[in-house]
Amino acid sequence: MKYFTKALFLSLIALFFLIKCSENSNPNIDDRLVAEYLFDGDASDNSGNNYDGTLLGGATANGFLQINDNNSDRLSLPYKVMDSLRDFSFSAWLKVDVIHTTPIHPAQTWISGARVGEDNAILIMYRDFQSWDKIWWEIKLNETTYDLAIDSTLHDMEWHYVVVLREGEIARLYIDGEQLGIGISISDALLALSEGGLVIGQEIDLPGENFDPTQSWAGKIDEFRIHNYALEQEEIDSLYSVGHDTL
Ligand SMILES: [Ca+2]
Ligand SMILES: [Ca+2]
Ligand SMILES: [Ca+2]
Repeated sequence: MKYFTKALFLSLIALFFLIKCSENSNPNIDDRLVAEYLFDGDASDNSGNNYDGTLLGGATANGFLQINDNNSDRLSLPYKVMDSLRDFSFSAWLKVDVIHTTPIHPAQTWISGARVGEDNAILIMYRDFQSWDKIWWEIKLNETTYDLAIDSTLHDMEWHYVVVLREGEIARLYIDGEQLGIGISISDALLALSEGGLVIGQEIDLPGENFDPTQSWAGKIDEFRIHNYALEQEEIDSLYSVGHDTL
């Protein structure tokens, strides 16, 4: 009986350490990265979550996503990568090739999310209205438009690292690691998208997709990441310092 008790005790100790070790070897540090698109040959999701994108029109992914100045090149993503998010961070290296400044609602559309009956569920755009003499970043949520910041950085036609995040009722914009302004007040409603309703590089209008060429991204997108929380400044610095691989 004495030996049995000792053996049982030692077994319990061994089991305890086995459990501790397996916990430590599986820290799940990346479970807040929903999707990651490197575009180094295709539009696959590098996060391990299997949210592969689909290149449509003449869009290519040979090192970066190329969206030409038309109304057909685009990347379609599974709507679930953004659906139901409250806090989020969308980040990417961005470069425009052509800047739309006319006619009525010109835009460079990075992200366009829609659901049945609501084509402007979420929009993130870089805009230059020649008629308003205004250049800025805009976010639209469920038809409500918010100016994120006045900024013309992308007009140099070079690559820049852009982060748009929402934390509760605050949205923030970072360009090349620097926050522009102090953030804006915004709705904290959960993002709500539906099947087929997430497009990168064109602006969705109902009925159907009905894209406007003067609202296409008309440029390049690389290392596009979707996080389900608001990145901290040091995390943004870190991602910015890593840069991107255009092959
Ligand atoms: Ca790349
Ligand atoms: Ca629209
Ligand atoms: Ca439109």
